[in-house]
Amino acid sequence: QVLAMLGTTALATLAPTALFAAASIKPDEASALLVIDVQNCFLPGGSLAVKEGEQVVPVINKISKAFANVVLTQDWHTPGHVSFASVHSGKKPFETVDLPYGKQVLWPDHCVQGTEGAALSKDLSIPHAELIIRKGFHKNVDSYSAFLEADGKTSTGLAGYLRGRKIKRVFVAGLATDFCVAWTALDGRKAGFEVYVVEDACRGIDTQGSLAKAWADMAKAGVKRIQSADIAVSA
Ligand code: VGL
Ligand code: ZN
Repeated sequence: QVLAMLGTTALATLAPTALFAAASIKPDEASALLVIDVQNCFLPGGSLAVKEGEQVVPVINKISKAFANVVLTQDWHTPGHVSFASVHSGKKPFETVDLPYGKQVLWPDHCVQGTEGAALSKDLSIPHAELIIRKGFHKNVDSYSAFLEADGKTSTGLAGYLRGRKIKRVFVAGLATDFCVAWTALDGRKAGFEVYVVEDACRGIDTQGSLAKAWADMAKAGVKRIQSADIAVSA
């Protein structure tokens, strides 16, 4: 309470290193960075462009150097995928529809398998990335999460891969904070991993309160919200 009464300047003068400890997290061999959906469709000019989406790229490139293990994901839909508004007559993007597995937000056509829109950003520079997980490739089921499809039971195999590599901690970055990043983080917790979301290495879509809800859900699930500056990257 005493500290809260002091201004930021006073705090900085008092104990800069203790109170504003930057770069305090050192990813180890049991840590993996999950880079979610940094694909052309979600970047400027893309069919489902996320506001400021391009700004995550340099941040992700930088923090990736701190990780021995990096996994990339690609949203990888069939043509005419069930998550596309264009296949539901009378429906527009960002409206919802009830599917057998629950409520589905409908999107503009995006990330169709093999298209330029589905390609990873050419500005992403992580040559040591060891695995690319593709998801959402079943025509009638969406998959925001890199772990589990939206039916809540079909595995992508990622948890098994990570366990097989003895990884205990995952750091999540990419697009979009409130959909694929959040669902991945939540399922990562359910699968028993320690989960960090690197906030400034993500950007959100924010439709119908989705961004605030995602952060609330993640906090409740024990996901740790950190900034890229918290991660120690040696020069
Ligand atoms: C995503 C909406 C639809 C995402 C993917 O990557 O967050 N969002 N498909
Ligand atoms: Zn999608």
